[in-house]
Amino acid sequence: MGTTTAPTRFLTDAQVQSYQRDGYLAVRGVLDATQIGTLRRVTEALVERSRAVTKSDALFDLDPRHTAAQPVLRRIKNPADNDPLYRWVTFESPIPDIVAQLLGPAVRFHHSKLNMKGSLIGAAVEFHQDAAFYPHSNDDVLAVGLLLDDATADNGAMAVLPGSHRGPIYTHYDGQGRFVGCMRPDDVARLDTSRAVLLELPAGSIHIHHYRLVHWSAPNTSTRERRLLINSYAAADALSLVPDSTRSPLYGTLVRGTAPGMARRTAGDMPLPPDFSQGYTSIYELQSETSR
Ligand SMILES: O=C(O)CCC(=O)C(=O)O
Repeated sequence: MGTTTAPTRFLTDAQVQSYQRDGYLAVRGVLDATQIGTLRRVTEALVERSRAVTKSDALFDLDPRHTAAQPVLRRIKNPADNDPLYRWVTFESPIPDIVAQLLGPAVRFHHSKLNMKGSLIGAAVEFHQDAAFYPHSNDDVLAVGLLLDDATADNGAMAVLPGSHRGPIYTHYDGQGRFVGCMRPDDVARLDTSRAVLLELPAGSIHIHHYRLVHWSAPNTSTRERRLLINSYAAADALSLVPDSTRSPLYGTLVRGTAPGMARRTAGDMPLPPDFSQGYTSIYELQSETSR
């Protein structure tokens, strides 16, 4: 780690331009069936471990319906901290080279998470922008979702609004000043969601989204899992405007390139989230505040 090897070029110029224009990109076949099979087994072993857990902790974000007999996880937190295979995905797989083509040459790891979205139980993720959670000094920040299962409309594939990364960062606070981790219904109602793209993709594919892009996903109403391993990265000269909330020793690791001597700034104001440095729960917990 902290490597300075020259990145391999996985993306065509057209794919890079498409990401810049639309704020998202889907790439199929980034990992093969054997690699995905091994990742699923590692994930299933962690789910087994969660049977002994009764409340959310540093590793598991439990659904309120979780029991020892029937484990229901919303999220595995910081998976790269917890297994060498997840760490390989973050630092050594083709993913960091793909990211370096979009943000590079110098890239830092921000955080990883594995959204479980279990069959018939996995909750919706409301409309939001990642920039509202972890603003940086410039906009070269993105998240890569690796599908451990085929993603379809009925199991809650992620949806994106192309071009919205060039628009405003909407407030993620409710009318009472509480940070609720999602946009307000009246802001959502003003979006042209007829232009939305549903990222229905086979397992082993990745989708990449710019951290200002508006995105969301529906509940899983199918009998199939929809596990999505997300890794977020920033250009090395994009400085976080908020303290680390991940509590991961890997936070800020240089993934590609060398540490820059300058911070780069994008003009304009950035809304700030609350200080999550003493403990961030999860987007599910925050968004459930709105439904309450
Ligand atoms: O799991 C999903 O469908 C969306 C995930 C997401 O946007 C997030 O966790 O920030």
